[in-house]
Amino acid sequence: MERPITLGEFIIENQKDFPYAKGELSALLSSIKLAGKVVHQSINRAGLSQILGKAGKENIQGEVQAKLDIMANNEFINTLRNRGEVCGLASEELENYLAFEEPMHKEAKYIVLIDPLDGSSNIDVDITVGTIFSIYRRVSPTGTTVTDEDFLQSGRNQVAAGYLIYGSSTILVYTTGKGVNGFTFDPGVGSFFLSHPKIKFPEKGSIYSVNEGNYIHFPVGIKKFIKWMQQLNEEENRPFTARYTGSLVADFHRNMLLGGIYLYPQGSTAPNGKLRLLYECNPMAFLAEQAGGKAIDGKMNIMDIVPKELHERVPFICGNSQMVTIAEKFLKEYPED
Ligand code: P6P
Repeated sequence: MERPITLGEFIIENQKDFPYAKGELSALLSSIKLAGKVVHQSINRAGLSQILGKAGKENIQGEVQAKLDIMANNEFINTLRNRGEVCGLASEELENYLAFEEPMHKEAKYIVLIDPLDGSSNIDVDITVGTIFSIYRRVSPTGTTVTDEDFLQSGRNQVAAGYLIYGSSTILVYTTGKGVNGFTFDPGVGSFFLSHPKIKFPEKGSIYSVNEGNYIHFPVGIKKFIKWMQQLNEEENRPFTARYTGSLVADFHRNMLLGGIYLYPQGSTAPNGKLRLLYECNPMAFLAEQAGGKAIDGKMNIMDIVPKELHERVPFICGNSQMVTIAEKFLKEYPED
């Protein structure tokens, strides 16, 4: 049997989708692939090499950083810097974005935003975590130092986005606006192989992912939607199934494959929700739309939001189009003041 195509072969094969690019985006995706392999290795050895646990430092989000968070952040920064395709990088782990000042970087046309290890609170209990990335063309003049406007672009301007999920296997899932494809890492060969071609959300979904511990703080429309999903209606396959891992990448990946919705609504303890627009919600929204799904903040499409600051948070409802549209209807029927 012929072996599946590798990620590298796939990138080259689809190079024609970028007639103006001289291979920089392909090289950029390859550096993300390389960094993903290194992080995969570290995560899979974490328990053995005693790098589990807290690094004793707080990141700008005030969350105690896990050692693997720091490792993953450094690995992606160094790999992306070394390849020279990126003029600037923003990360959940960094207060401000990094402007790469070397001449070859200033000539580069892409910027990257990453959540290097999303769901890292799960690391010590061996639950799936992931890396999320979002890629834009710079808007400031080539040859200059990147500026805020390069990073504060709406999600519609993304040229590529994706995630690595470090679960029972490590899979890299990404889109460049021509559909969503997933590649599973074979550690024995050291390559990612196409395992999930042209991913699409199923027409109907029956899984919902939300931290119901926050139920009391949710907007009325969300409460009504959750109760609706829990009502008995055999024809519509309700009650739906609750699945919530505390790791966005894991919940999103399962919902995209099997059909479901993820919600992180606003609440009194999180007035704008918890997830970050630039390096969690926008990349997942791009993937969701490319897979036939939908992503809203409750009022508008996530990718239409014009960011105001690097780490801004937004309420996030994302998944199968039909389910997100029903959630939207409940929010319209029970508007918050
Ligand atoms: P909570 C991880 O910190 C994260 O950003 C997402 O990966 C995850 O879905 C969510 O937060 C979990 O948040 O408040 O339910 O623990």
